[in-house]
Amino acid sequence: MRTIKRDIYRNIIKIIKKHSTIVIARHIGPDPDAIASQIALRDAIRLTYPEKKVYAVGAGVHKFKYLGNLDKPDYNELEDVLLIVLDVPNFKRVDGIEDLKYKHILKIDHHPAEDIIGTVDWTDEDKSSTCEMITDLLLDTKLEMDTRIAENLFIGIVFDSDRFLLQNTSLETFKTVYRLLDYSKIDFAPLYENLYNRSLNEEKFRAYLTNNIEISENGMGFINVKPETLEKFKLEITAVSNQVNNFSFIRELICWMFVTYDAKNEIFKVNIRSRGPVVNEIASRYNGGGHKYASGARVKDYEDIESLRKDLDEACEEYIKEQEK
Ligand SMILES: [Mn+2]
Repeated sequence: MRTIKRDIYRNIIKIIKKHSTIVIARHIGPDPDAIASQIALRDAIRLTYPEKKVYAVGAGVHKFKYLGNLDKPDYNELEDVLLIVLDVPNFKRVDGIEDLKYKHILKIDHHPAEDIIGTVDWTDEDKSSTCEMITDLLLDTKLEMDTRIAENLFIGIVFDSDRFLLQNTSLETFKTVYRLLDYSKIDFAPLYENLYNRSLNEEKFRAYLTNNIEISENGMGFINVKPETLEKFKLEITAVSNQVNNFSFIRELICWMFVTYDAKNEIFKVNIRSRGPVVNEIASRYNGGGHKYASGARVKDYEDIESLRKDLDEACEEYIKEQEK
C-alpha cells in the first residue's frame, strides 16, 4: 500500500514537472470540495514552480468566492497543456474544457471510476474528499503549502465529509486532518463561518421541506421543489442540494430524493441520499451517478421522475426485508 502511494506521488510530480502550462478543472455545479481542491492545487503548484502557468477553470459560484478566484485563460494561446481533472469521473460533467486542447490528463478523484482515465490516474473511492487526497499529496511531496491553501483544504474535507459525519470519513481522514492542522497551524474554527452561515429564509425553506416531504411506507422520501417555491423563499436552485444532507438522521427516512427544475438546461435535477440501499447504481440508469449513498441524476420529464422514485422505493423495500432477516 505504502509503495503504491509513493509511486503515484512520484508519477504525479513527474507529470506536473514536465508541463509548463497546466489547466485544472472540476465538475459542473461545483461544491466546496471541487473548488477548494482546484484552487489549493493551483496555488501549491504556483508556489512550488513560479515559472509555470497554472489555471483553475470553470464557472465561478458567488457563494464560494471566499475560496479564491478562478481563471479565464485564452485557450488559443496555450500549448502543450496538462489537464488536471479533480473530483469528477466523467467527461460530460467536467466544467469549462470544451475548447481546450490538452496533451495529457492527470486525474485525482474519490468517485467511482467512469470514462476519464488519466495518463496519471489517482482514483480512490475510500477517500472522504478530493481535498483529503490533495492534502496528502502536498504533505508528502515537495509541493508547497501556505496558510490559505491549508484553509481551503480543511474546508473541502469538512464539507464533503459533512463534518466527519458521513460514512466516507475514515481513520485516514482524521490522520490527514491531524497532519494538516499540525503542519499549517491554521485557526480552523472561524472557517466554519463561511461554510455554515445562512439566511433565515434558508432555514424557513428547510422547515418547508420538512413539512412537505412525502414519505412512503418503505421510508422513501420525495419532494419536488417547484421554481415558484424557490422564488417565494428568494432562494437559488442550489439551496435544495444544500439541504439534502440535513435529512440524514430522521428515523422515518431510509432514502430520499429532492427534485428541482433547471430551467436554463431544461432538465430536472435530482439529489438522492440514502442511509440504507446503495443508490448510485440506480442513479446511473437515470443519467446520473455519484457515491454509494449520495448520488444525483438529471432527468427530462415527470415520467422518469416517477420511475426513479419507484426504483428507489423498491430498493428501500428490499433493504427493509434484508434487515429483517
Ligand atoms: Mn468531492
